[in-house]
Amino acid sequence: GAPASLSRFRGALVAAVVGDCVGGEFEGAEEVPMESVLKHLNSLDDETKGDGILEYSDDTAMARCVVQSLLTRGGFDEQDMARRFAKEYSESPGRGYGSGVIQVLKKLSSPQLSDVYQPARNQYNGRGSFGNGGAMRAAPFALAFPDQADVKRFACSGAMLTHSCSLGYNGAVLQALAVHLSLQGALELPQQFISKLITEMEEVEGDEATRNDARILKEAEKPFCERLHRVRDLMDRSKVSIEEVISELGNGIAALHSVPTAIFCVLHCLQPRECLPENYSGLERTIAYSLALGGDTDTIACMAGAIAGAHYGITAIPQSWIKCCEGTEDADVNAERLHMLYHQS
Ligand code: 8NA
Ligand code: MG
Ligand code: MG
Repeated sequence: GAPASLSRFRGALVAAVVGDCVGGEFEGAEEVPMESVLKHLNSLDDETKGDGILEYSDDTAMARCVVQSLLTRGGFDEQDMARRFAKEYSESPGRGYGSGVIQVLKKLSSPQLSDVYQPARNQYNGRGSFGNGGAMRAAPFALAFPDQADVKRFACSGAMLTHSCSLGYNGAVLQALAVHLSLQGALELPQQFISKLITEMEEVEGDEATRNDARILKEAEKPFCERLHRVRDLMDRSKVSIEEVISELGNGIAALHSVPTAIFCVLHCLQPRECLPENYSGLERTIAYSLALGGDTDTIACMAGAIAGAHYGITAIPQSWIKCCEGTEDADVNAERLHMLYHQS
């Protein structure tokens, strides 16, 4: 499709929900044989399965808040977004939130709170969370703002409402940038796509906060840049095992161990792969491959789904998958609204 077409918006938002819902089956599993992944995905074709049988988790619950806030306010409003996160959590606390972020969400519901960024700053003795909870809900920022500087700025601020460690919010910036570029058709040239991400993250990670956090956590000086270089190295290899991907990039709940991984899943699955069915679309390959990595499967599949969906568009997602997942209809409607907001600004 054309750059920033409606199909790409729908693909991004719907595939993110699908990734979250189908990924829930394997969340936290250490080893996931591809056979089990394909069995799970094949079972979604069963007509007797109920609509929306696979429930979404925290990833989609929070992304829905981001979308509603951006649409209602016509842009980024931190007070409104924080209120929506708190309300969503209080109404449905059982969506599988990270154990730390729950404290932030409880504090955000206090009417006395004046600085909505304060609860996140208090996490982990003032160091803030480096979890992937900011990144898992970052895609909508790329669908609301056409300007790349806005995407970076607001994805960062939106993540900081719960994740004040640079290794948390910079993961959200990277995820939003990947969706932004994919929406423009940048995945047509995978080498340039990864180079652009590295160039952008060089700037994003060039500040004092990143340097400090990286030193304290004993990571490379620019942690996401270093991981993106590993993604590029893995891309250039003709054969890569699942074990190597996990050991080089990770599959965990830290943004650093999951956002570059999600990006790799998309890049690796641009071509047909031996371990995946021949009749699969690139988007189906991306989701299946993400699940086979194990670990934080719902979040990695959700993030990879958003990037891949923005590339392939809505038609690459099987109807049976869409039907089985809770929240896909809302995502489709909201994608159209975001498409309008994006093109009016
Ligand atoms: P979070 O902010 O609570 O962070 C997630 C976890 O990361 C925390 O519980 C800590 O263990 C750890 N962590 C983060 N920052 C620090 C730090 N500075 N020092 C020490 N430990 C730290 O939650 P989130 O919103 O980032 O959520 C991340 C993931 O957890 C999501 O994938 C979400 O789905 C959830 N989750 C994951 C699993 C799983 O098995 N993979 C299970 C349930 C929930
Ligand atoms: Mg989740
Ligand atoms: Mg998760």
